[in-house]
Amino acid sequence: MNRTHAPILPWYEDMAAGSGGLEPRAWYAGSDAGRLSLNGEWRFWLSPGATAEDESFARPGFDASGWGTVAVPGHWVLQGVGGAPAYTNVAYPFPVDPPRVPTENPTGDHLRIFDRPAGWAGDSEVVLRFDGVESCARVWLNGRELGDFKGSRLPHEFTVGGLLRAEGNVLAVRVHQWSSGSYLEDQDQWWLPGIFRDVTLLERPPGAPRDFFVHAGYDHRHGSGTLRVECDGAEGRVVLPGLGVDAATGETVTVPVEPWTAETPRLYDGELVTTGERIPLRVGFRTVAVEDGVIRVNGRRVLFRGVNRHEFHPETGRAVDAATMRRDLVLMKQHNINAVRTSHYPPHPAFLDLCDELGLWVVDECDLETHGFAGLEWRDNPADDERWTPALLDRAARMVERDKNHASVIIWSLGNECGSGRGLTAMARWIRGRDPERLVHYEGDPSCRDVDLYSRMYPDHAEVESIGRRTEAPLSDAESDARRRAMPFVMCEYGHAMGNGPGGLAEYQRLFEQYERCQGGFVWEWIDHGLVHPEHGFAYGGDFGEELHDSNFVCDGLLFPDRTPSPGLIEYKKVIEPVRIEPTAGTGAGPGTVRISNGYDFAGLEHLDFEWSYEVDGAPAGSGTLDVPELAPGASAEVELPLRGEGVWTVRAVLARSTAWGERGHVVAWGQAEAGAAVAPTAAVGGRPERNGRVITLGAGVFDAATGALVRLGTVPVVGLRLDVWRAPTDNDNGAAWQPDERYGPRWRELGLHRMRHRIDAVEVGEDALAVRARVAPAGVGPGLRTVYRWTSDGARLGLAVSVVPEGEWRVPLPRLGIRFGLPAAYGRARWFGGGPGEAYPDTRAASVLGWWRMPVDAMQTPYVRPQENGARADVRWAELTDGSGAGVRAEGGEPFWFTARRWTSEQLDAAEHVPELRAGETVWVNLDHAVQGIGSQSCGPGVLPEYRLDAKDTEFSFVFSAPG
Ligand code: IPT
Repeated sequence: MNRTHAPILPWYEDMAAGSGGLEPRAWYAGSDAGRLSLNGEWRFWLSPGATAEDESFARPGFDASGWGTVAVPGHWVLQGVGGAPAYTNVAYPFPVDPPRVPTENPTGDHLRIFDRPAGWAGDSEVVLRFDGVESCARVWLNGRELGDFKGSRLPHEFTVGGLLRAEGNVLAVRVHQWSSGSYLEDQDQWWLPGIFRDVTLLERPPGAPRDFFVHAGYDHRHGSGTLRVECDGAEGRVVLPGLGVDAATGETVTVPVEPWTAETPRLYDGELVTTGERIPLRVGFRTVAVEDGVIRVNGRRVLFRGVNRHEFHPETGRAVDAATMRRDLVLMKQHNINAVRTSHYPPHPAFLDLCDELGLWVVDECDLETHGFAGLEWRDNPADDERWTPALLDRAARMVERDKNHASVIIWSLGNECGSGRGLTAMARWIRGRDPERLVHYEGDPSCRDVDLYSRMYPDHAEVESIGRRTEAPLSDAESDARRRAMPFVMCEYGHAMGNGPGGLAEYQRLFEQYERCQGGFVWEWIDHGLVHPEHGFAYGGDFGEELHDSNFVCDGLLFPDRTPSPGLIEYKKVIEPVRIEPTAGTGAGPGTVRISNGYDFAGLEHLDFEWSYEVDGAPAGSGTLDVPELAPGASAEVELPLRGEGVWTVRAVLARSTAWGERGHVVAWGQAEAGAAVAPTAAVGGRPERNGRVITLGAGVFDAATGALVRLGTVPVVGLRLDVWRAPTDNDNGAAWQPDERYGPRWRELGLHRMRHRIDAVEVGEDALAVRARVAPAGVGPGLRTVYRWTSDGARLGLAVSVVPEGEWRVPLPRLGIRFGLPAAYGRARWFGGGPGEAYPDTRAASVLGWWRMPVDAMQTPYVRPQENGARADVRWAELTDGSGAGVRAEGGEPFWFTARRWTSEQLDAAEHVPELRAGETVWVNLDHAVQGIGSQSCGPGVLPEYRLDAKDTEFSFVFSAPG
């Protein structure tokens, strides 16, 4: 009989977390004198597999002169030395056979020679720290093996003192792309092996503590802070000069303090002084708790205006430099974001120092995801297999110990998308034992047995509302249900920011403001992970030849890969603004009032100035500063505006003084109103159409007599003016394959809306109008749109009234409804009165500012990494396209309309896979839409809300064309 022998697994395939390393401890940079960075150029050799463990490279004297080099921190697959990035969302890019990994296991051998710093005392211990290596490493120093580790985005340390020489130390690190740890790191992101965070040598003098734990709470009833610093392996004193604190470690002191909050990130600088070392401290006092079913910090309910942040740089992947980390946080603060979930792993440790300093609530998430087991009904899921529990606990401990001294971290998250299981319960239990002063989060277990808050991803508005009322569908187990129903609610992910969108953010925000239980959420996600690519601009899944990939699902951020804010971020900033400025009167001609409401959780409005400005016909007609009374959080007041007459007023809340993240004058919040009713253009009537051979003329319009097509408007040639219903489907139109609801992108294409036919039924030259009757319909199906274009003129201006009557059954909404036409390329300058400066759609228009805008057509494009519909301007009253001389076309709407102009057609936009494929042609294509379909968030969430659907029904709309004024 044949027996199968369990193979003896190499170190990188066994389930153990590692060997030979030090226990985890609090992270701090170390003193300048006591730190040697080993970042820089390392010798590098890439092998395609990991079959034979040849260790000769680790021996001193090994000749690496034939090797290449890589930068550390870095990923070798981004450095042109072999291998390539690969993107999968849920699927493991290797057979699921835990804990085994493929023989094709790219292996990077790294070598670094260094000298011991001369100033270090002979009797000091020395520690070698790795802040992040994907996916595992085995380490040798001067030929002696120190050990190995897994846990890519977690710190790992070895003690090395006895092995160090004064000069020529040889540090050898072998990194395998795949290990048993890869099964625990199935996050939705690029697979990027390498030593991608710092490598540091740290002097640990005798008498230096092994570890320390700062406990700093705030009692909001008494305004006092309570401080106790536990110190492991040494004794010493805790000194905070700003508070007059000088206490022994272990001692509890209570002093009056200003609390730390994300809005008021008050830190007290000090030191932990031991015989061996002085460790800098930055202490923020705050207390987080769940009370009466609500998360409270310092006694007050908090509202998370959050984002999920992956570490990402378009050139260096997850090797993110300090300036980029700060840039992320400054951008977040400037866009009113107050919370970060570190999806889905602890960030670079320095990032949390910045969160403490700048003020963000942090959900620190463990480096754990086993999503790929979902497809196997979670069979063999490491999160529910006791053999893996030690590895899970190791990850929990490395996160908590590393980050426990950060005021900003208020919630520990066990990981992401791991199903449910005993390993998670063990992690939660360990975390609570070690740090009972923070909350525990995990989304993936509906029973919520291990957590303090009910967290969900991508629920629709109706469900959030029912959760807000605590009337959500019950769990089958009554006890769990009662527990969960009493919990506060957050959305750890919502508002999927893939491509154009997300839509519906404002409607979520209303629910958060209405229901105490709904404490906000974290938009998915902060930045598109598009990698710089010579041909594609920014690359996504499949662009590096991956056999298995998830395409552009990796580009779903509020920032473009180069960190330019996308319209989604501008929208989010407006939706979550912490001050509301709303007109209460003043749409007539008299003095109006505004209601100003303080939506901060802790702060007053003293840091803001309120500026008003008033414009008439695009010209400034007054400005000044408003006196706003002191308003506590939640309070509001009505303030009078000094305006008169018809025009547009704007009130802005701006920073009164520069801060760490924003200049004086930076706009935090704004509100607008229009005084005087929007006036529709007067009708262009009275002129007579005349037939002259092959053309018909009507005022400034010249038409083809056979087809009724407009061919010239004054001096400007016009092509292809007709009804248009198509848009290049957005990622949210296309939706994700697993979405339960109908996905309109694919349905539109099935129906043929991208290839409509235009049949001309009649060209009728009447007394006072030219009427062109048409039927617009896709090939191969019955339904169509009966369309009449009715042209009139007052001699100069040209009026167009369009009526649309659907025929047959239209079961899907229309992408858009309006007209499209082309102008010669020279007419590339746009000017309009309406919403701007950026794009807006029915459910993404909160940030659209009413005003008089001008910009080149080229600047009206939004460069979504995968090209798709973009660039519409909302609420437009009139728009002009002109050439350099000012000649061109002006269109006024009978009602406010949507204005889009681009140098390619919707069909070309639809066909493009990457931005560089979009090339300007001979024509500027203009869409003037009566209505457009909303955006929604169906690429990974709910679709368009009913009020933003564009259903086909009898519709009439009109424009008046003229030469620009
Ligand atoms: C959810 C994941 O947690 C996140 O990592 C990301 O993949 C996001 O979706 C989509 O971009 S999981 C999803 C299947 C609900």
